[in-house]
This record gives sequence, structure tokens and C-alpha cells, in this order.
Amino acid sequence: MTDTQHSPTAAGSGASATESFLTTEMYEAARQVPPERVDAVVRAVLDGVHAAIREHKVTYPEFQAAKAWLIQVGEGGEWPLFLDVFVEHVVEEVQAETQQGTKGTILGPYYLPGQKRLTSPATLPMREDETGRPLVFAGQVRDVDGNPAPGAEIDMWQADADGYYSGFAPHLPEGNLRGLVVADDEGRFEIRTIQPAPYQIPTDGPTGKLIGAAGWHPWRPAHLHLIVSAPGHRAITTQLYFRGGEWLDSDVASAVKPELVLDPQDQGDGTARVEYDFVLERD
Ligand code: MBD
Ligand code: FE
Repeated sequence: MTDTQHSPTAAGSGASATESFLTTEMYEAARQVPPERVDAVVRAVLDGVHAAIREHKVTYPEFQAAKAWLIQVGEGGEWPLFLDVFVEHVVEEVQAETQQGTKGTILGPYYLPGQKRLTSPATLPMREDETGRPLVFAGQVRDVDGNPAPGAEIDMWQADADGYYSGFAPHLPEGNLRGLVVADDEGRFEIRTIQPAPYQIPTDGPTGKLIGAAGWHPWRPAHLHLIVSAPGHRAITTQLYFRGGEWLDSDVASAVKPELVLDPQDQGDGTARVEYDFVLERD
């Protein structure tokens, strides 16, 4: 890989996301889709495309431009980025119809399994000179009846104070601001980290070019990513946002829910603290 391909500003983050996705078991699980489902869903997607062409009288130059763009999304490795930004929120919405407890939201393209296991109280791995407001994030994992969930784990990842994710930006150490935090016997956890910056879709890749061409903005509000799990419980994939943060009302990925907005309180020493409890369904 050249440096350009893996630089955080270029489509390199997209290419890394494609590599990462194709090596996860998530993809294996999706192989066996019955033909009736493929027929019904793909037909509906194509019907939607045909309807858009008719409604907007799409021309040959526009069709060819779309074809060139689709090719570039693949070549730039940006399918995970594009699909997670513009499509995943609806898949999550459908799944959420059958899930109780803490609200979930999209996984996004930057999850990396197998991070360092840390015991609560824990500090996420970070650089010695990591910038950003220090944040203490604490709470308890419980079931829907309010009972503590022993053996709970919080798999957490986030951008740094410049909006970059480790594993997808070459200047960051592996595992930076990622960790699997093991809660105590009553599901309680306390995690020290820093407050992330908003995330900007790389403007020089095909996804960013499309966003620019349409006159949209490329921003997600600052967020923490979490997968919260406990033995005997259904895991929840979610994100937590920050009250008053920029782009909260216009997330390009449409993944903000009001229940997921934190309001950390300054502790008088430059550190902020916030409590958030998670509620998991039993299996
Ligand atoms: C992100 O950080 C993210 O969380 C999503 C969903 C899409 C792009 C970048
Ligand atoms: Fe993210």
C-alpha cells in the first residue's frame, strides 16, 4: 500500500475498511440468503432505481457518470463507508423493531474486533500526549428487569480529538482509543478516555465527491462507539453523542437518537464525567 492510500484524508480509510470488512465473520454469516429473498429485495431495489430514472428523466451522460462513480467506489474501497453512512441506519431501524432496552444505532465501518481486554476501572489505550478533553464514562449494565448483568463487557472504539480512527489512519498507533472493558460482578464500569472530535467523511474519495456534488455536508457529530454484551443477553451495538455538539441535528449517517446523547459535566479540573447505564434484553 502506498502512503496516499492509507492516509487519513484520502480514500485510504475506505480501502482499509474494505480489507477489514472482508476478513470479518459478519460477511460469512450473510452468505446463505434464500433465492426468494434475493428476488424480492433486489427486484424492489431495481424497481426503485427504474422509478427514479423515469421520474427525473435521467439522461445518458448522467447514467454514465453514475456508472463511473460506482466503479470508483469499488476501486477506492469505499463500499463499507458509503453503505454504512447512507443505508445502514434503515437496516438498524428494522432490527430495532424487535429489540428492547438501550437504543442501538449503526456499527459503521471502523469496528475492529480483538482489542485489548481491560478490567474496569480502565483507561482506553492512548498516546502519552493524546489531546482532547479527558472524559470519565461510567455506568452499569442491567437486564430489562433492572437486575445487574454480571460478566458484562463494553467493546469501545472512537475517533481521536482530530477525528481519526486507529487502524484507518497510518499516523495512529494500533489499538489507539479502542478497548474491550470487562465490567465488575454487578455490571458496573468506569472508563477513562478523551472526548472525540466530529468525524468528516474524506472529501477526496468517491463518497465525499458525491456528497460535495449533491451540496450536502460530510460530517458526523462526535461519538463513542460501543458494543455492550453480557452472557445470556442480546448484545447491543450503539453510539453515544454529546449534548450541544456540532452536527447532532444533521448527521450525514442519520444515526443519532435523542436517547443516545450524553451531557458530561466538567469536574472543575478540565475533566468531564458522565454516567450512562445500559439495559440488555435476555436471550
Ligand atoms: C464513522 O465514524 C461512522 O461511525 C460511520 C457510521 C460512518 C462513517 C464514519
Ligand atoms: Fe464512528
